[in-house]
Amino acid sequence: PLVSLIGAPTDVGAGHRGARLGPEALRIAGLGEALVARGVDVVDRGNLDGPRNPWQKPVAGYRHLAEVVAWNRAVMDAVGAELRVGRLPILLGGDHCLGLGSITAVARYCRDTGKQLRVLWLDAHADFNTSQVTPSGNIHGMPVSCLCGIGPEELTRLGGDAPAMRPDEIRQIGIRSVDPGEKQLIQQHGLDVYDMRYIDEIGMRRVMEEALEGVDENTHLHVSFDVDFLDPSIAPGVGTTVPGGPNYREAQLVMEMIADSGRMGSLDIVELNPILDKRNRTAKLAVDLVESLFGKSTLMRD
Ligand code: DIR
Ligand code: MN
Ligand code: MN
Ligand code: MN
Repeated sequence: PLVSLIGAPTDVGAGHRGARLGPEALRIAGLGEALVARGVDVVDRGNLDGPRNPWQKPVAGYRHLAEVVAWNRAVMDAVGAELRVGRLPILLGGDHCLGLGSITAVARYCRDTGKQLRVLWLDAHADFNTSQVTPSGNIHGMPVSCLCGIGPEELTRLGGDAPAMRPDEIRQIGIRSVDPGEKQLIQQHGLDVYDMRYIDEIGMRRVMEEALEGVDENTHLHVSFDVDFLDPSIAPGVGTTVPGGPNYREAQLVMEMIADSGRMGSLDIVELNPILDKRNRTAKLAVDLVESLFGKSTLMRD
């Protein structure tokens, strides 16, 4: 595969500062070199530019709305450009508000090329808040609702028409922190959420089989990997840790089964916060998991 790395060094959508350093932490952890070692053609496009984090309080339920819009436009344009030349974009966040720009571009690409879209949202959080129900005003808690057309026009219509995506095009995995109003919205819109209880009950292998059900040769699989998906004992370098996440082997299995599908066409790696990390170990773990996403395995299998 042909891969392009796109850095988006911002934390305008988050409640902690530091995710702006994510792209460099991933580079220093050896992301590019690890992909090259797997035989991947990698081009690092460097970092996008955008407004600084003004570190203001929410206004009408949103923190930094104008800045979030500006960063997401830049991300949408950059991701779209890579897809159109046949490359697989890896967005290096930055906070998870950027999933909006990234997936808006992916969804538009799928419409234009007649592909089926499937988004796998790996996260401790559902990111389905609105300005009415958000406890924080942080827009990194709202990208999924915005993608589904619920939110301010500037975000829901980033790519022109709204919604960018239908709720039945996304599967959320690893969820264990949902706010009260968000819980109702998830129910109302019928999102497919594989929460930690479900993973405990049926196991990660079956969860991934279900999440990948219906993926075929015509499917574009987008993986939006919020690093707080992982259990904090192995991934402390994120702004909002939530206990009880997937362990190392469960996370590897997720990545290995995605690789086996052969359909991953784009990837976000977001919410990594090196300020809160220990000697960049969370970035190194992310790189290790990305190697599995690109087919690294212990044995040859058939
Ligand atoms: C919380 C935290 N649900 C909020 N969200 C996220 O503020 O909306 N943390 N995404 O990483
Ligand atoms: Mn946060
Ligand atoms: Mn998230
Ligand atoms: Mn999260």
